[in-house]
Amino acid sequence: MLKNEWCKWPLRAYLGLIVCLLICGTARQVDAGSQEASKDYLKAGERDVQKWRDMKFGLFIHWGPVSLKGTEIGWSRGGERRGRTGTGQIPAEEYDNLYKQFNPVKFDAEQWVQIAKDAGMKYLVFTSKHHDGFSMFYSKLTDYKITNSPFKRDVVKELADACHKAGLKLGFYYSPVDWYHPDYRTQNHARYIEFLHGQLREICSNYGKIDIIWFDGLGGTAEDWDSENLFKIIRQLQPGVIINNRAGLPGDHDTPEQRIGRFQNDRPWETCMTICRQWAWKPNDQLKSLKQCIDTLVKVVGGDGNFLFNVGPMPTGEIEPRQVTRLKEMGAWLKKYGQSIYDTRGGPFKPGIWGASTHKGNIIYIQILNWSGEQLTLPPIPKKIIASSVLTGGTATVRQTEEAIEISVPEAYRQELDTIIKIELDGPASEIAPLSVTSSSLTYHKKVRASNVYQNNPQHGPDKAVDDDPATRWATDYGIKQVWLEVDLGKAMTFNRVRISEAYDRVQEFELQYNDSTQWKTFVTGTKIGSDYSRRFEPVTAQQVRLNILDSTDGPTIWEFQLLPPKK
Ligand code: H79
Repeated sequence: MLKNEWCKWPLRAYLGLIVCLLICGTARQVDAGSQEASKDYLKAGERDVQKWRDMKFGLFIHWGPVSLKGTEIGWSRGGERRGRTGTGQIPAEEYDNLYKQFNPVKFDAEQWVQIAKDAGMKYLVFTSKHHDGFSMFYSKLTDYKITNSPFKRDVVKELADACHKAGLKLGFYYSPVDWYHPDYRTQNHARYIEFLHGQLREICSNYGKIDIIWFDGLGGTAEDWDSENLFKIIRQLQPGVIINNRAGLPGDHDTPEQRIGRFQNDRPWETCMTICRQWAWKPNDQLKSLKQCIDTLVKVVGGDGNFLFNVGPMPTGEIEPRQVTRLKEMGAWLKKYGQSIYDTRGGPFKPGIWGASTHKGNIIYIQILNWSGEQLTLPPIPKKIIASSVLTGGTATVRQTEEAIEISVPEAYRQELDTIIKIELDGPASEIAPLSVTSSSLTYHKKVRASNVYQNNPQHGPDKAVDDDPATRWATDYGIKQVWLEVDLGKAMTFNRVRISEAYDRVQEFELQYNDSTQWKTFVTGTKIGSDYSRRFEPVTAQQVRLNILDSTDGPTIWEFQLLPPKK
């Protein structure tokens, strides 16, 4: 029967069909070939990346039903974490049912967007789904979603609309890790990948223009998420989108978390950091000072990165007023001095205790965050300074010699937050290779030992506490409560100030000691250190100095341990 039917076709039709198949086949091959060869979908276009870099400052928002508990999003969920050890403090059955009570009636997307804008932020990234698997958007692929909560509203949609209306660029965080989905990292993981791709298709189809997709795959590989195809889907639906490096592929940018990234101007990066200590809302969580906020922004941008600063809104749907106030303060500062941040690039002077620098065209902005004397001495540059002024007000003396650039600012014009000197060169600042600034700290690059180093890993060695690099730290093993760091200054030196920067706020009691060649003598005692400890004392002259940590909630970690000479 079939054969007969075929036979009835005229010869011309056969030929037509064959030609057609040939053309299509060839076309498809060429297409696939060029895609294979160029793999365009792996990277965003250069112009889109530059536009994203110019924005510098964005708002990260971590929110979900877990805010009812005040515990960490995702991580506080009990139950197993398939493929990962550890568990959270809220039983999975309880955590997974929180959404049934989630009714944040005071949620107002336009208000959140206004808060971001008032902070001087140019983009917003929102958790569409965290590791806990809860979808903050309407999805056809799951029932575990915001539209099935008493609140019913699609939060992602309202945020997207508000961003579009206000001209704020928009991104979505999405966790490929999912401790809720029944197929995740089981023998049916292929079905999970289908779900994951389907959800990204929904996000990229249903909410208009999206500028950023922010994955958080906890070290999963490109195979774990079939990321090449995932990227293809996303870039087809959202041309111009920027994708980060956390789906097993390099993507468009690196993402140092809860730390200032190291100076890097050959690949884009973005520091993400919390305004308090937790990603999701926690009552009475410790809020960063304005000084810390500005310091971080300036050092990140000065290291050539972007800064994605996180808030965790409350279960009511509001962002905590004290956090809003802090963001407003940053916005007020940026309104005055934003020309030294937006549209700039980091360097040429690398960030350190002294501050950081940014540049644009023939202009360099010297951002002095900490004064250690009358004068700041920067290394020489192969360009001529033709003009200088103080952006933050007042006057300064800028002296350029073959050996150095010396900047002095009268005390009255030294700002507590940041003193910005604008210098104009006779050519583009981008032509100057990045330069390290010799630290004014007496411990800088001195011989140092410690009684413990995290996993004996040299990447966390004690030298990292005396390198004046805000991106590296000395770390110690979990469970360590007492530990010391000893610096040999090379010869007896006089100092009367100490600055210590600690990660995770673990130290509970410490002392500073010097060795008078017979024994250790204590000259400072303290309890907590925290991220920004500074103290003056009667001048001490010694060659050997020790930070002796007497009690700590866990293995202490020190970004910097610096001793400063008396101001001349
Ligand atoms: O979404 C935010 C975090 O939830 C997520 N990435 C940012 C953007 C993140 N994934 N992994 N990590 C953070 C690092 C894991 C840290 C942990 Fe812990 C240490 C998990 C368990 C111990 C932090 C501290 C979370 C719970 C306690």
